[in-house]
Amino acid sequence: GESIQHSIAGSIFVGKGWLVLINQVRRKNPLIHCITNDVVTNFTANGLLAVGAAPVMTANHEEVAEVAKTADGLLLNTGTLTPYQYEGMRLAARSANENDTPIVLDPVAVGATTYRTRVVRELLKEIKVDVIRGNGGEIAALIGMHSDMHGVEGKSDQPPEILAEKAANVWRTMVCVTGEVDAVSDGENTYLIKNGHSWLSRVVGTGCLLGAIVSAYIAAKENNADILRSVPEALSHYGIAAEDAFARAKEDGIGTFQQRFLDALGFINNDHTYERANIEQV
Ligand code: ATP
Ligand code: TZP
Ligand code: MG
Ligand code: MG
Repeated sequence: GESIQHSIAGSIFVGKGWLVLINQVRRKNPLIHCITNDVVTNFTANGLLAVGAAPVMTANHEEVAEVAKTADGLLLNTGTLTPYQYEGMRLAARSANENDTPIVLDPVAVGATTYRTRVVRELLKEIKVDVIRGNGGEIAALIGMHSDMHGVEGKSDQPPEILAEKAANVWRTMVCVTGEVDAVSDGENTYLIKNGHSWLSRVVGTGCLLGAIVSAYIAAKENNADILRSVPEALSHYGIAAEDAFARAKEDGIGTFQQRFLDALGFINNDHTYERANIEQV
């Protein structure tokens, strides 16, 4: 588009007109229905509040369809998946699909157990998800490639942009692979995001919260064409918040980092991130 500048290397970097979605998130205060794991619920709810979204957590079969219908986004996270919760996800997702509520799926620990790998594939066949967000191991496992899972942590020997593009084509949805470098692809357009800090992987739930925040950014977009930009913008902002948090917490440690990170998510705005966003089209 007209807002994109070309670099000498041939890659395309973001230009003016990007990184404004945080303002829309704060203006819209999108309601994000999260069916997520027991480890990260509180952190996820606080992180959503920090960026200006509104969290609601429930997997209750009696009410999930109603909540997913009125929500602006639905997050499905399989971190501590039970058969009851899985059924709740199906009911919520069906309602979300019927009511045009966008869905983000975080397939936590897919590839680590047979049950999770099976049910997540079943879910993806039954419902339409807008974005899948996972680490390299999880996304590799989702497309039947070799993955190296260590509980909920996962690696792949493939670069993230290859995994994201392949998975986007296999599952016909946007895919976001995170790690030291993040990649986002819709199968045709692929972006690399190089913001963030390694301490993010030393605090539990930072992947899970990212999925929720991606959902908030998608919900804040003004039209469908923006969705391909919403995800790199969310990732870049998230990474810049981590860089800020590290600068303030490095003398103290990861407990302080976790708090500073929540603080930084609340402070980010498009003015101070514009110069530092490292998003590149490949
Ligand atoms: P895992 O359980 O394997 O740690 P995850 O689901 O927690 O995976 P991550 O891949 O850790 O998800 O991604 C969470 C956030 O941390 C993303 O914003 C990602 O960019 C960032 N991140 C992870 N590792 C690094 C790193 N080494 N350097 C910079 N940012 C990182
Ligand atoms: N066990 C089940 S879910 C979970 C753990 C440790 C949290 C995973 O969080 P993240 O964001 O993938 O690091
Ligand atoms: Mg992690
Ligand atoms: Mg994870």
